[in-house]
Order: sequence, then C-alpha cells, then structure tokens
Amino acid sequence: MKIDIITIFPDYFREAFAFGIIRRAVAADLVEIKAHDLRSWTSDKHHLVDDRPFGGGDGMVLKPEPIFAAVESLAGARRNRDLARGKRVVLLSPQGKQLSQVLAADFASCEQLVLICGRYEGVDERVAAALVSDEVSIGDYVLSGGEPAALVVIDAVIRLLPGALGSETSASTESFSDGLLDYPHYTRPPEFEGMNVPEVLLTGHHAEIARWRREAAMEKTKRNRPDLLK
Ligand code: 6GU
Repeated sequence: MKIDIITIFPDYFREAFAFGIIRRAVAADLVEIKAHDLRSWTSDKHHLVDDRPFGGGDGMVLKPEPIFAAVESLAGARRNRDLARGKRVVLLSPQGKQLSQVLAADFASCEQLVLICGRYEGVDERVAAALVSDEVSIGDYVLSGGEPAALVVIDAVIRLLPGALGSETSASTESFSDGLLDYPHYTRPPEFEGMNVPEVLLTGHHAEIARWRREAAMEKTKRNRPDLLK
C-alpha cells in the first residue's frame, strides 16, 4: 500500500512512522508513507495555501487550487468520480463521517490512500464535494488540524495489513472487532500493592479463562461503552 499525506506541516510526520508496528510494516515494504508539503503545489510568488472566507467570518480557509493539483499529481484524478479503483482520497475534517474499525478495514484493502489534512478553520467545500472519496473525522472534539487525525487513520489501517502484526490472531481478538471492548489483561506480579490478579487466570483452565474473559469484557463494555450494546 502507498499512503500520501498532503499537509502544510510535513515535518510534523518526521518521526511519526519510526516506531513499533508502523516502523516494521514500512521496513517490510508492506506500506510506503510520504508526507508532502501542500505549498509545493502553489504557483504564486508567496506560496499561499489559504485565503479569507467568502461571506466573512474568522480564520482562513484552505484554497482549492493547490489541493486539486496535489491530488492530481499523487492520485491521477481531479474529480472523485475519476479515481481509479483501489484508490481513496480522504479529507480529514471534523465534518466527516466518524472513523470506525469497519472503515479502517475498508481502507486497508486499498492500494493507495491520499490523506488531506484540513485546518480547523476550514477547507474550501469544493474539495469535499468534488475531489475526495471520503470525508472522515476521528471523533466529536475539535483538533487544530487534520495531522493528528491522519496519524490515527494510518495506525488503524496499517495494523490491519496482512503481515503487520506479530501474531496473526491479534487483530481479531481486540476491542471492536466483535462489537465489545477487549477483556482486561494482567501480568506479573500476581499481587501488587494489595491488588490481586483474578484467581482463574492463574489456574491454566482454558475454558474457564475464556468464560471469565467474555464476562469481564461484557462488564467493561456496560460500564464504559453502553452505547455499543444498544
Ligand atoms: Cl479529522 N480534524 C479536525 N480538525 N478536528 C477533528 C477531526 C479532524 N476529527 C475530530 N476532530
């Protein structure tokens, strides 16, 4: 898979992919990730990427021309309808549909993702309307820009690429893959400052351990995410 990030802060990503599962996936050529400076697709003397909003209001809006030029050069299309199969152009914005494990798995099946990092003040709406295949938010809170959201999308997608995880079973036994939160985990020591590891986990009785984990996952989901049970 190829992942291209369009951003006004390419340095933000300088060391973001140098750790853990993402670093291993890059080293194994499962994915190639590049952060591109939006300013390199400007054609004016001052390399302007934003301008004042029509109709008035606070803040600046990212201009359409450099973004359309960037997507054309990276993905070969200036309209979402002309995008090749297997390519997705994603605008990260608080107005997007919310990222989910299902959407991450959909993205993980693609050959190329182009991620456009918006600024919170806004992106000219013609980008969302005509250029991108998906407008995605990572949750109901405000970020200053799409850059941290792009990192979230990239992490969620890469760990689903075949071969990215050490143990192939890891991805399917986690939170959300079955609609529940993950069960609680414990390691040594068995007693820590008066807090004990649940006895059943120390017994080696696999059927009882599996039942305890199902019930503990259900309890945790009820307490922290009752919306997942509705
Ligand atoms: Cl993708 N961008 C911004 N600026 N804020 C967000 C977001 C994205 N997702 C949640 N909040």
